Amino acid sequence: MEHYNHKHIYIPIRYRLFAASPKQFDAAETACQGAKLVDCRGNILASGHLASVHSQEEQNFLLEMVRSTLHYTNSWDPQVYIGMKVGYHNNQQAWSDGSYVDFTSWFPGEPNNEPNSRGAIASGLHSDGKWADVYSNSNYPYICQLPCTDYQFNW
Ligand SMILES: [Ca+2]
Repeated sequence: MEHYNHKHIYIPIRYRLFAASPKQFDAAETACQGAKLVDCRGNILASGHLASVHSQEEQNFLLEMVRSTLHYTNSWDPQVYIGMKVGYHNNQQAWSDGSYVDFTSWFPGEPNNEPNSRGAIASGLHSDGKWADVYSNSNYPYICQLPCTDYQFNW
């Protein structure tokens, strides 16, 4: 289980790579949201999203997960969606889970596909595992961050 603290909000995260059926960005985000954390009455406490990345350690972890699972090339592929949404201009960047953009790992010259491109970990050797933006209707594997929970008892 991966943890990090962000803006004083404790956010537990775990990741899963989905590679069997590559999807367009929006469909991938919807699929990730299908993972729900519910309480014992069925109330939804949190849902999954495409992964947001907030540190070099998380970036390293995700890249290793991709490279240990998928064949990677000498160029850019495989490119794997994370939750990075580029707006009308390349410098307008947001995460699909609504968290702050406090870390990026773009390959030099990226993003360059405005407007409304989407970020992917370009896991090949040429791009060194850094991020490239791609057109959102491209079908790629994707990484979800799934809601998880942890009971901490003090009795
Ligand atoms: Ca690009």
